[in-house]
Amino acid sequence: MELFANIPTIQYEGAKSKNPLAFRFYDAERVILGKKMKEHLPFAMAWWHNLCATGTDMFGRGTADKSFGAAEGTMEHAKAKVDAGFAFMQKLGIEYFCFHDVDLVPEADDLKETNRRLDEISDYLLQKMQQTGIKCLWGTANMFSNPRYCNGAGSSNSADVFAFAAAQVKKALDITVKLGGKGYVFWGGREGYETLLNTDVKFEQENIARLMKMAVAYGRSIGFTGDFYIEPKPKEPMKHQYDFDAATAIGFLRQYGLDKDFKLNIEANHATLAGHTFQHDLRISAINGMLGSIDANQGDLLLGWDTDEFPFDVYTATACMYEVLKAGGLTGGFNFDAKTRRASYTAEDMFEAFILGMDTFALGLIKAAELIEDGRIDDFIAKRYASYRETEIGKKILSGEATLAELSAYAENMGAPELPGSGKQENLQSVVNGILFG
Ligand code: XUL
Ligand code: CO
Repeated sequence: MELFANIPTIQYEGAKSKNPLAFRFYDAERVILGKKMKEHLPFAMAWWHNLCATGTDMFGRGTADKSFGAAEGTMEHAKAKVDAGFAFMQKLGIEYFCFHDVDLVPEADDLKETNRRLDEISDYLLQKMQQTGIKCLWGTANMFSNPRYCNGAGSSNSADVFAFAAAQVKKALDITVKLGGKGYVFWGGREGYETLLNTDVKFEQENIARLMKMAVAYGRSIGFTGDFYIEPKPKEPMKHQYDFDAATAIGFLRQYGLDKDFKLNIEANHATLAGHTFQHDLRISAINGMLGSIDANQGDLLLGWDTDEFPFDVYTATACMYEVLKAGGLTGGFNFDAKTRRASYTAEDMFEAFILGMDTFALGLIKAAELIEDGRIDDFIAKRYASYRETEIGKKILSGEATLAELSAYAENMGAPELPGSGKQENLQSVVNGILFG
């Protein structure tokens, strides 16, 4: 039986197309700023949402059938998911996937058996990868679902749980390297706390760093040359997550000497949960040389949790692609860490969700390139700070020669300084609208 038999290979048909199973903006071969769209946008499928999640929520069972013709919890099912995943990616022209260890195989009671299953499924995956040319963007270990991790993994109070987490990281790294993955992700999971009444924050953070250092040492020893990533998130499942946002994660990485091996994997919905825009966390990562990869999704600003929706907001995607273009691209890619809504439970919905996400980012790319080529925003920002380049006192401040005493003497003779110049926010917003809809 051909999987997704009633779904055609998805083609680019242009903005006017009314075909729900076609791209309106994502045209893989189209060249933007000297590079093909598919090179600007290395899209990835998240194994967990697309092939495992059935739409379960706190109030109800799953709505989607992800059995792919096999019984859940078996290796047949694990293989059926590989078949389905590759058929899915091929129909959409998606070239990468991302996985957690336990997305690939059902976890056994015994670690040795889980690891044996991982060996078996990764052989099968490799075969499929060789046949199709599809690649692994990043791997990770799920150190949050199993009850053993109720107090965290690296941050657990239990040394045995820490050791078990280390074993999972080791195996997930083995599989990532075997599959040629470009990156390895640490999303905090339950690395955080609920109350300080029972928590030694300093001890927990030091232990997380210890686990990461072991991962770097082991990864490099088995030939992993890619980037490690921290994926910041401020809350959920824990009330306080240690990797709150990009700035916090960067400080942590520098404090523990991990900043040469790690970059950040920025997720849109996590940034907005932290009270930032997606663009803010991208910018903070980029200016620190740590923008590595992106979990491309969208939150609902009216809700206080991680809704992991497929990206639809073209303003946000444009802002994202503006940051990515300015940063010279990603070392990683754009992983759709996104799920269809509970009521969108058909196979067609899965495809339409990816079409939406890919088209949204394609539009974002097109419009971000236009904004950069237009130049008005860059010009405005450059002029806004011109006093530091064009006046004697500004040059002195920048060179580090100026002292407080000197600036004080200068200010005393200045009279009242002129206002610093209009910020022109409304004008610039209108420039953005002109480019988006003009
Ligand atoms: C959770 C989340 C994870 C990570 C990988 O919010 O984003 O799926 O991307 O563990
Ligand atoms: Co994510």
